[in-house]
Amino acid sequence: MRALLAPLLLAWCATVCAVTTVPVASGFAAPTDVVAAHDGSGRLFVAEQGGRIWVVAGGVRRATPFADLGALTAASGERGLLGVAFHPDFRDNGRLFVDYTRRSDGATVIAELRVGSDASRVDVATERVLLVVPQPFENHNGGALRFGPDRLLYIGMGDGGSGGDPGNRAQDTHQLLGKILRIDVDGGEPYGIPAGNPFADGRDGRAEIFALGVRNPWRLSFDRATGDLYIADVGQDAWEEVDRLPAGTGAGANLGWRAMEGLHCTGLSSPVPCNAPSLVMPILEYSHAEGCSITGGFVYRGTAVPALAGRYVYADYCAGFIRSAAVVPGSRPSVRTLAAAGSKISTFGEDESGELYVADQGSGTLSRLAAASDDGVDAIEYYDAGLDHYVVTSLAAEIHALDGHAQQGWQRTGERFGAYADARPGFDPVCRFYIPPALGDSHFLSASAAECADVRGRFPAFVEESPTRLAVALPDVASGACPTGTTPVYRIWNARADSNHRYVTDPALRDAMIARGGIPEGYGPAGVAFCAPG
Ligand SMILES: [Ca+2]
Repeated sequence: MRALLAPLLLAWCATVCAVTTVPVASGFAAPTDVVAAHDGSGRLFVAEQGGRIWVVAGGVRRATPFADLGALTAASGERGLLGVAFHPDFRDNGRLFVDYTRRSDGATVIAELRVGSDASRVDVATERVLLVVPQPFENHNGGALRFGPDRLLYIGMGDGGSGGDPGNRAQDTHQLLGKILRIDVDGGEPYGIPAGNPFADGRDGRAEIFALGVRNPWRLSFDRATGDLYIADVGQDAWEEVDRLPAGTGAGANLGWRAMEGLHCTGLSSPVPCNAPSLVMPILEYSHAEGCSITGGFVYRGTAVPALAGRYVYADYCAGFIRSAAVVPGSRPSVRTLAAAGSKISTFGEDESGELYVADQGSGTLSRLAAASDDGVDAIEYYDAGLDHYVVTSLAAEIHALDGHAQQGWQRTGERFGAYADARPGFDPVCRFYIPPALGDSHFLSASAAECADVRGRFPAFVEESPTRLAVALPDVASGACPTGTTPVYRIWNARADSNHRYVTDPALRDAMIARGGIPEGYGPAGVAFCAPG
């Protein structure tokens, strides 16, 4: 049976994973960062390892660089201009921040630059150095710079290099290497220490430290809907990992290196032992059988690629794959390899509207992630304990809002089913009704045109939300069987005054709900409501 199922699952992935890339601009020499200024200009800024920052506007790369730090920067191997971050109020104050390797001694410099009267370029003479971190070896310089939703600047610092963190620096709270740092660029001279930093008073560690135990965090990002911090930490010989620190948490978090690489013990000595309960474990990892160096990306919060809604997108520099992962606490992460790939993907960027870009060091190209015409989507189930209600949605904007807790306290349940984003041969469009609170405050999905017409006729108070951009297959009317390659989805009504429906693929969950008084609503002997691709 397993042998029969495998090709079907692959067939679904070939459709749901068919995200593609569209080249935007080319000719970049070793791009290291792609950032937006969030000033309403729509510009993207592409940093190069050698020290230049280019502007891409309206899909066109400007002829002259926005900034050129080449005279300041050592650029070889893992050294160079590695990170750029615009102040949250850049439009008003013209301030931006850079992370680069200093030409004179290889130290990491965090510096501020300012745009003058000419908004199209930055004079490097405006440089104000905030922080200098000496580097004992040339590799593992980290380099990610991002402002959090708390308007504080987060800095990814590598462990200082060599191999195996010979100085045990990542676990040494009195060193800045092997840490995620957090400073307040508006609160002091040259910067302030946020009161919430774990060693803010400097007694038990350096005040700039936010989290510790990282090896070479190559890109960190904040989920713009939830505020969660994602850190991709490049592994040594065996495991690449992604860590997540939920919004408002993470101060003092110990991410484990060098006691651990991913979920595995390194055998190296450490003040904190492997698998200590105090360590924060990665949310996902992959082995060097699959790649060799993770390039961290973003949780996708755009609308152009519905198949990626709410999924963390990342890549491997060596293998060239681009993957996405949905991580629900208590569930195994759902990881998909996208059809889009590159040669040496060095960084991702997010524009002002949440669309994602990927920079390929092999081709020097900046590309945008885009939906392929045959993309599938996930219909994702959420539950609100306060309302005791379930809702399922495949719409990117709704997924972002529910993930961001914009309304009530919705949480993902881990239940999902596949669907197509648009009508296609062999699949039927889904109608979705919203049942007003007085009548139950629920959503009702049907792929049956006859049932949709019946609901419209009998329940004029139901609000029809369309177009849903969702298509699934109908089971055979007589047998209730689903077409080959699709998964039965059961619709269960809770049979209560506060009417609610759930759409589940797990027969055991269906049976448990029926045992609690739920009413199955479907076709044929098995009560299948519709059939999801995959
Ligand atoms: Ca770790």
